Amino acid sequence: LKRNAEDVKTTKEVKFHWFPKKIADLDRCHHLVTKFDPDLDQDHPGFTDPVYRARRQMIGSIAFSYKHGQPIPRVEYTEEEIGTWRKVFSTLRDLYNSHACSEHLDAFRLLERHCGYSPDNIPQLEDVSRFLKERTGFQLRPVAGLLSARDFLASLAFRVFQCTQYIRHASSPMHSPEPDCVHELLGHVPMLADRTFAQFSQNLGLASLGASDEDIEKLSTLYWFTVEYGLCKQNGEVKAYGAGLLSSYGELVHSLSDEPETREFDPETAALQPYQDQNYQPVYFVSESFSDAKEKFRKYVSGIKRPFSVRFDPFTSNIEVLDNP
Ligand code: HBI
Ligand code: FE
Repeated sequence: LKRNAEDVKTTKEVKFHWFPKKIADLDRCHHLVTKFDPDLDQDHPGFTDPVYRARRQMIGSIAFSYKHGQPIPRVEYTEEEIGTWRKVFSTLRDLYNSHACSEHLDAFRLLERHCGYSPDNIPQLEDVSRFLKERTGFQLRPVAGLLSARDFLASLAFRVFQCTQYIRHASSPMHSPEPDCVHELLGHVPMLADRTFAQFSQNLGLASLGASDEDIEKLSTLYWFTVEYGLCKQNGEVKAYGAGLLSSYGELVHSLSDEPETREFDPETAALQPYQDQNYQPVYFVSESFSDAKEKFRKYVSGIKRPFSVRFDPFTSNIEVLDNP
């Protein structure tokens, strides 16, 4: 509450939330949500494991002291952690051929060749960040857990993806209540290597800057039904592109089965659709293509009211703020 009072700026008598204007301002966008934190969530598989919680704290401390521009410190993962990674990696890798969209499959092959993606190695964020930067200009920065939607979306405006570095608890290799490096590296990273998807993600971020709490909620929901749980058409078939699907064996199979309802992607509808963060989604949205999703989103955003407009300057990575006439 204190932060809001300080950060709300006034232009022409209109108040809006503080937001980052240059990429180093992301050092201030680190507000965590404790909903699924193993120290506080009794249902977290690591809640009763003090060794796990200490390890997660230690890896989280890298993120807390990280500043923009620094190389991301490497983590030497334990045999147990690599064992967890191996189980998920091997299971999902086989399923991707039939269930993942072509953009994900193409990038995954490159990541295997260039970034140490293999059953026996948890890729290092620094290596993955360099790879993405060459492909689409996206880069990673470490984050200690589930970030507030506002801070998370704001970083996307700068083509920065805030990425957890710890891994889920060994007792539950196929599921994690919170984002972990399995989810980020297998689900999000391959998609961020695609140009059109990267632009779509940045556009979601740009739309969020200085937005009202209500609009942040809608953009988060849109993010949920696209970036996390989106399906798309490819050569007459439906495939998965959402990171929540591509990092969860059970839900990936479920999403392409006859069970759930599927609807054509429409931002107006998706932004208001209630979602599930404890169970499989009852409904998924199917995009024609990423270009089509991007175009529909562009039209949707033009209907969001803000007292200013923003433009990303790719030369400086600064946000230019233009007062609307
Ligand atoms: N935080 N670390 C992290 N990773 C995510 O994928 C993430 C997040 N915070 C919010 C979020 N995703 C979304 O569900 C939207 O609310 C933006
Ligand atoms: Fe995610």
